[in-house]
Amino acid sequence: MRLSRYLLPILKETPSEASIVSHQLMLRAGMIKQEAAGLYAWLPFGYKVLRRIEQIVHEEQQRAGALPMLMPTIQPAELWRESGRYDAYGPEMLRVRDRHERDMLYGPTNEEMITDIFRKTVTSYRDLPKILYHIQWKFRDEIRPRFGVMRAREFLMKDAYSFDLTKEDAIHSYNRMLVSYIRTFERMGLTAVPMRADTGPIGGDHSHEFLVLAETGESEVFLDRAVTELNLGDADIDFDDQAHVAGIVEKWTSPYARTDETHDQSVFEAETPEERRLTARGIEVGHIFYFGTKYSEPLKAMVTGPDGGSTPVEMGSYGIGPSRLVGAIIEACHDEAGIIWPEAVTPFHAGIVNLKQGDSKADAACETIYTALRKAGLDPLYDDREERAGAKFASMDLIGLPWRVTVGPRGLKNGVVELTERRGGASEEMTPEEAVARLSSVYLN
Ligand code: 5CA
Repeated sequence: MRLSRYLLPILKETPSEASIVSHQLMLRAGMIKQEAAGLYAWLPFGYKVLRRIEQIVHEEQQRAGALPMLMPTIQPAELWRESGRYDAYGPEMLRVRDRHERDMLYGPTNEEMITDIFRKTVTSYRDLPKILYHIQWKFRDEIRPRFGVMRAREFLMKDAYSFDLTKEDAIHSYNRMLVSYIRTFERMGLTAVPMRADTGPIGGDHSHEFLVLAETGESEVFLDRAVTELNLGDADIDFDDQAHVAGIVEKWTSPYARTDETHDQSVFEAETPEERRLTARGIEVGHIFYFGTKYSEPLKAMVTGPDGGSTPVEMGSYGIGPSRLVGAIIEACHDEAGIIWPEAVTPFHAGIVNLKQGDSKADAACETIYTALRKAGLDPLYDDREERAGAKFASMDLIGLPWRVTVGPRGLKNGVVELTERRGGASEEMTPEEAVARLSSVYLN
């Protein structure tokens, strides 16, 4: 993409309505625009990051055996009356009426609808287990939407739902999702820690939240430092192997890690040596629940077992907030100059800065690099504006692309350009061909 043709409304000043750094940087880097309290339009630059996060979520959900689908945002109130949550959910639910005076709602979550789909399509234990998921916009009329996309009213959620015959199988599905979450967040360059959690209005008796450690997090967290040092990497995981998956869950959930809601200081001290005790703040980016038959019973989602008897199906639900993650990643990855995107989610792979737009040699070298990077399968952003070098550097630092190729007449006299890493700022001179080869090897290996 050429910056002269892009829409990147960069702000020089920090907007006063934004109190935390991710919100400030998202506004300054032209990623989002507020349309009403807690409602945001995703401008092209922000939308690219959101799509990359979604892509990682899709890949890891499907790797763990979950099936992608899509349910509507608007739901009939009828289903929620069946579960008893229509009245229980309260003012956070946005209620609407259609032209036939039917009560509808903008979905805050999808347990009822997926249970309805399940009861109409699956009847036998032979068709189990099943995990279904979608990535869809949700609406919750939060009383105090704040922190930009982190606590919005309309937000994107990946919600998965598991269906099993027995509690033991349901716990295996829960474990599959827990392990897939570890890799999902790790791939995004985050340290997200699973913490024992309360179940809240979703219900159930087994729940973990995944929290990214960041100073601006809404929850206070207490944890054993050891859990932040674990790494799944590219480990081969057989998601059908119950014991293998349970072993990974055990490894990640046995060190003490809880939010203020479930924290118990005496247990913390008894289980964790003093030098490993960490008190911090965290942002919840995922939440998983096992809740048995809480929805299948009232909605009569029954399956016949091997003995011919009919029982309500065992369920769990598993949420990730892709739109919140954009903010959470920025909270975890920035410096005073701006964002520092992890390579896995960066909206463009590299920026090309032309120090002297209009100089025929500099222009030609930039074009060559731009074309070569695109040919190699990369997505560069070429700053081809007539701007001072200082302003171009400040913009690149603000928008946070992990790599910058700087091209100017002086370097070109010696046949070189400069390749700079955003994190740390280390620079190296090399030929344009070497810069293209280096970037290709960074991203394409
Ligand atoms: N049905 C279950 C799991 S599928 C559920 O609704 N879980 S949840 O309430 O914990 O939400 C799942 C995830 O959505 C959260 O972990 C968070 O990442 C994201 N989320 C929740 N509320 C908001 C909000 N107001 N703004 C942005 N993201 C949110």
